[in-house]
Amino acid sequence: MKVYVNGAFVEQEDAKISVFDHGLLYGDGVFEGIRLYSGNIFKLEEHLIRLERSAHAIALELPAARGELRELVCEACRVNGLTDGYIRLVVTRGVGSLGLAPWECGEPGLIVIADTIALYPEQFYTEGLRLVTVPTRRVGAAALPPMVKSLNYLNNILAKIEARQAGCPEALLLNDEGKVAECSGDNLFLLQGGQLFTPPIGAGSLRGITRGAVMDIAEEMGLPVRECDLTRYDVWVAEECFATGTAAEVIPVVEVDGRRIGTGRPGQWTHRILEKFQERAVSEGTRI
Ligand code: PXG
Repeated sequence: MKVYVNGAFVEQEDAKISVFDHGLLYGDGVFEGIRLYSGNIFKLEEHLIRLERSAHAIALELPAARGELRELVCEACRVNGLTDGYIRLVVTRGVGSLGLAPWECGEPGLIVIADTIALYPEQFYTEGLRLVTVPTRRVGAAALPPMVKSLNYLNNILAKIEARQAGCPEALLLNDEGKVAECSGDNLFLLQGGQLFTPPIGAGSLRGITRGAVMDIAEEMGLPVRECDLTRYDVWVAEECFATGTAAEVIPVVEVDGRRIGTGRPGQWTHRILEKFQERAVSEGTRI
């Protein structure tokens, strides 16, 4: 596999960065996780726009314009002969000294990895996922805007560890007010009374690209979507529940905090939305 690192495609073994890169020393940087389906990159433009906004929010100037990044992402897929896979686009603050000061860093680091994707176990889709609310709260916008897809994922990682300690594969994170935010790396949706509900971005959710695609699909299916604050109670009594993300796509949730959701089996709407999502993913996107 060839990886793009700071100006060139090199073999995986040679894809290295400095130990003084602030991406490593401080988690100072931003990234995107993008999918390639049948030779088409899904929602590439939206990912590039989110990357630009994440970078802008942390006062990091991207080392390449959108057009160059678009071309690099496509090239990373082509040089590795991929038609289906996962692309990780990473921008670091760059090489600096052993001090926080980002202005002392040189050029931002730019990495593009295109690889095959390790999909979630099939069982998660057929039997559904179990979630548990974890003690770690989603980081608040006043501390670090949760809409920035930064290289510092400790908040989410702590949540993931706590879920595992509680015997669940995935975490449900609340915000400081105790409202539902999202899962450790996925957005959350509920179905109740013929409507789909998801927490607003202000509740501490990443503006997920899959979330956006699912909202469009639901509207097209005649299923109204509402963004509103949700409590754990709303989740427990939902008729259906599912999580969305670039890696997971649409994954049914059948149990939360030991409470069965709906019938305890993946829901009909969830299933139909996943099917539509997969149809759409292979038929649209940017041709590499
Ligand atoms: N919330 C968080 C905190 C995320 O990190 C999502 C929601 C879903 O967003 P998208 O745009 O993917 O629909 C994410 C996305 C990984 C990985 O390697 C993580 C994500 C996406 C892809 C891969 O763990 N997180």
